[in-house]
Amino acid sequence: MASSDGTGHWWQRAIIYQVYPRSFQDSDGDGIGDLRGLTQRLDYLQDLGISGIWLMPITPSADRDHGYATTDYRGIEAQYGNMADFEELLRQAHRRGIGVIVDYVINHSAAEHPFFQEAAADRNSPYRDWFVWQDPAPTGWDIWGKNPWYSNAAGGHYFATFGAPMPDFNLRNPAVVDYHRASMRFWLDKGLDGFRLDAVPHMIETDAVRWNDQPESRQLTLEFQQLIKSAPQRYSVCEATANPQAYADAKVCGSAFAFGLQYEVIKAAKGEPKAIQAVADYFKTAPLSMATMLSNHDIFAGQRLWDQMQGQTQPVKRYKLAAATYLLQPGIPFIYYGEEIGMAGVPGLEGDEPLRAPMSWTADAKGGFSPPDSSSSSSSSSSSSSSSNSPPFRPLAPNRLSHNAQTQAQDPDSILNFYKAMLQLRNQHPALTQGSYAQPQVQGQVLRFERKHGAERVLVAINYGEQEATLSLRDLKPGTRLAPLYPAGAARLSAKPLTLAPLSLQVYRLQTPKH
Ligand SMILES: [Ca+2]
Ligand SMILES: [Ca+2]
Repeated sequence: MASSDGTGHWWQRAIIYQVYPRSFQDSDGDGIGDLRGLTQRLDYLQDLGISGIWLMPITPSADRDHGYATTDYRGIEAQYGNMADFEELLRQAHRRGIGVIVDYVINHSAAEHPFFQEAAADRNSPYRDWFVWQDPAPTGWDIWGKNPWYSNAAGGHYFATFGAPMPDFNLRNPAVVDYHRASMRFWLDKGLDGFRLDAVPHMIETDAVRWNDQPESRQLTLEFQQLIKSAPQRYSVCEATANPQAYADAKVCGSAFAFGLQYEVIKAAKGEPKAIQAVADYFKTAPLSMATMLSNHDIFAGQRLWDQMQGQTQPVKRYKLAAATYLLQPGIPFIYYGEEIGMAGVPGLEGDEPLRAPMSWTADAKGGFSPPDSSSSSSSSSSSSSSSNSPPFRPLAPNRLSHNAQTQAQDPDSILNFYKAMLQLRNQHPALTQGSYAQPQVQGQVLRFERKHGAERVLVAINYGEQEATLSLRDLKPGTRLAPLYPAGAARLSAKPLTLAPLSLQVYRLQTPKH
C-alpha cells in the first residue's frame, strides 16, 4: 500500500475492519464465508470509510472454525478458496486504497501439522526439537487453571499453552524462528500489508512461574516487527493481553490492541464517571499507535456491543457514543465486523461462537450471507457442487431483520450511518486521523478533549449523561471561534459555554485569532 500523500505510514492514519472470513460472505452457497465473498463486499467496506482490513487466519487449520490451529503456514484454507482468490482479493483491496493484514500464529501450530505429527511419532525426528518436550512432565505448572503439559501417545510430554490441539513451538530453536520468518516473507512478497501477531507474550516460557511476557518474547516480537517493516509501508499489530502498552512501543511490536480500554469506553457510554475519567486519561500515557476497539472475536474482550448495551436507557444513543469515543480519540481504530450495523450476538451458543455469527447483510432468509436458494428447475443440470444451497454454518444474528446493512443504509438515523459519519469526520481531518491528544477534561459526565495536527485543532465534547450539560470553555483563548464539524449546520460560535443535549456529541474545529 502506497502512502496516499507520500509521507508517513498508511497504518498510522488507518481505520481497520476486522473480518472473520468464515462469517463474512459466502459466495458459492456452501454456507461458509470465503475470500471471493469478501472481495464482493469490498465496495461496502470502501463506502463505510475504512482503510484496512484484518483477516483472521486464512491458512489451512485443524479447527475448521476460528483458524488459529494452523496446519499449513503458506496455504489458503480450502473452504475459503485458493491462492488465486487471495491474490485477487489483495489486488481489489489495493485498488480501493484498502490495506490487508492477516493473522499470523507464531506460538503454536495445530497438533495435526505435519511437523508436529513427525515430532510426536519419532523422538529422533528433525522436528522433535521444533516443539517443547519433557519426560517426565514437570510439575507445578498452571496456565489459566490448566496444566499445559500433555502426554504424547508415542512417548514424552509436550507443552501447549492453549490446550492439547495446539502444541507450542520451541521458539528458542533458531530453525523454528527462521521457518516463521520465511513464512512471513512468503506473504509479504505477495504484497500483504502486514500481520496481526497472535499471542506474542506466550512465545517463550522460562519456568512454571515465568511463563507470560518474558523478556525473550519481547525481543523476539521486535525481531518479527523488524522483518515485517523491512519492506516499506508494512504494519505489525500484536495481541498482547499481559501488557498492551509495552508491546505497542516501537521497540517491541510498534502497535498492540488496547485491551482494557474497551471496557472503560463502554462503561463511560453508560455514564459511569470513573470510567469517563479513565477514558480521558488513557492517551495521556498510551502510545498513539494503540489499536483501539470495542470488542473482537474473543469473549474475553467482551460481548458484542449491542448485547452490552441492552438494559440501558437509550441503548442506541449510548452505542453511538461508545463508537464516537474510540473513533475520535487517538489510536488506530479496529471495527469488528457487524459492529457498524449493531449486530447482536447469537444466544445459546458456546464460548466465543455467539460473537462470530454470519454477517447480517439483508433481511432475507439467509441474511444475505449466503446466496438465496435457487428454485429454478433449469439449473438442476448445472455442474454446481452438491454443497451449494447449504444453510449458513451457524445461526444468524437474532436482530438481523432490523439490523442488517441494507436496512440500516436506508435509515439516516441508523448506527451504520452514524459510523459512516464518524469515519468520514476522522478521514477528513488530519487532527482526528493522526493528531496529538490534548486538554482532556471531565466535567460531570462530559468528556472533552482536543486533537491537534499542524495548524488544525479539533475539539470533541461528549455528554454521557441523561441531563443537558453545559461545558465551560473558559480556558480557550479569547476570540477563538468554533466551526462546527458534527453535527453539521449550526452557526459558528465564539468561545462561550457549550450546551450539550443529553447523550450527545459535538465536534468543532477551533480557530484561534492570529494576533
Ligand atoms: Ca462458501
Ligand atoms: Ca510458547
